Amino acid sequence: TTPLSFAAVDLGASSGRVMVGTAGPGVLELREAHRFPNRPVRAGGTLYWDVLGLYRGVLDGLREAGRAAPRGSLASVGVDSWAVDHGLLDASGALLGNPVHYRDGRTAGAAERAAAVLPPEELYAATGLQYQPFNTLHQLVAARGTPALEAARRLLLIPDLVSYWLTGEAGTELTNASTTQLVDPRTGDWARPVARAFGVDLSLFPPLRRPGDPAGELLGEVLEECGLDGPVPVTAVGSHDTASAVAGVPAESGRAFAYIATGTWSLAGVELEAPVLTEESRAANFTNELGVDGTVRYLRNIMGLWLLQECLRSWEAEGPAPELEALLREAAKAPALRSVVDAGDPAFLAPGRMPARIAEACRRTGQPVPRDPAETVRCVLDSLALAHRRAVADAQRLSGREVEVVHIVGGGARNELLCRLTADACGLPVVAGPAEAAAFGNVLVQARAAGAVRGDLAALRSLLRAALPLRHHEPMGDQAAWRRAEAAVCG
Ligand code: LFR
Repeated sequence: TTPLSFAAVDLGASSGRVMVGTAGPGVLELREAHRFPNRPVRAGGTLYWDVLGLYRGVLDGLREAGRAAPRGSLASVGVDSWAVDHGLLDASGALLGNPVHYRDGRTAGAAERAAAVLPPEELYAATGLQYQPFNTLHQLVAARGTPALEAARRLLLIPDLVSYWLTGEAGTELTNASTTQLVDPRTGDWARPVARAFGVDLSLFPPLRRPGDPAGELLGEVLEECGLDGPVPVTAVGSHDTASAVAGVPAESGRAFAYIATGTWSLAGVELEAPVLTEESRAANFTNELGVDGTVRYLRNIMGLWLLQECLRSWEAEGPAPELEALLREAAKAPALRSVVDAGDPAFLAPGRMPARIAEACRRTGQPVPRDPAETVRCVLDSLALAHRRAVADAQRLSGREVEVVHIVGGGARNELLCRLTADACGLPVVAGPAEAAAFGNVLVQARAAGAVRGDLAALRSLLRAALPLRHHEPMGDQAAWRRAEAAVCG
């Protein structure tokens, strides 16, 4: 068999990209065809995704992907993005308004209203999903009675919406559906009693499909606009970006691993065969999201590089911003663990004034306030490393699974200081890379469905391992300092 080329559409919270992956016996390559910014828009008091702008980026990207693919032919297309958010369609299939950003304030108070319907213990036992103010269920509770929801005949999660526009076919991909808080992670099917309790009409969701399932073909108008020769199938992938990123972890067979998918968020945990639905797990706010090949992504959401991105945005707004590389070099020299904040705290979810909010958190917990941007960056990275340490330790304790190595994938894998601090904090070796794990996971699932590669997740991961340069960080220094910092944050 000759290698085939696949387009991976990967939409992240700060940028979208279309990558061309080529896979076959002994070949696995990934090239960026097109990257475009993702800039949310606040209008009329609501924070929206600019979903048509993103879709234009997807179309531009597919055109570039067609040009970049050997012989101009794409064997298929797969789409992944962030989770929980969605578009509502009317009876004619038209979009009812812009999808609302999960960082919008409309879900304030929704969790409390939800708790009055179903106690959080019961909700967790049925869905295994961590508490997040923005879970789709909370968004639907917040939107109850709005004209858009009343008029809606269909609800499509973001990657399903993009696939629908590309193909005219509607489906609900399971890994992403598992972030709605309406799926039972034990069965991989809808949690019907939960939907009933909240009055959520499950018929809004088109039928479930799984990574690897066919998801239609590019419409004629799309082929024409993108200059592609048809037919080009679309394949369901782990359409939740974190599901694709975890599939793209270059783990070594037989070596137990934790993963940290770092980007705007850090998603830190372990891969399991079955969910952990204990009360202890709920109290630790661990989530059981569904992964590729029936796996469970048992993890915690940590604020991630959002903290750093928001600091940079604030400094830029104030005047000539310090350059990130220079800041990171300075931060590496700044005193370690001088002050740390709780990088899991939803108080950091909303945009704006991040340096000031970090300073307030330090003051509140009786720690020194960072004196300049470099110290703020050091505080953010120390805090992230500390949150990584706690999540990796908690994941092992709560799942009873010991790990030997931590894999850092996603954009944060490029941040050497973060990777080194994470190794030190966890007291475990860290393997860093690839930064584009989500695109790799997306491509590998498509390539397997097309017959270009074979095997289970472990086999796919060994292809990655063979193909990629990875960076290794051995843990150094004193665990006692991290234990003290943990006490400062957690009391
Ligand atoms: C990461 C991610 C997380 C999810 C958050 C919001 O991009 O998909 O897994 O919790 O975004 O959707």
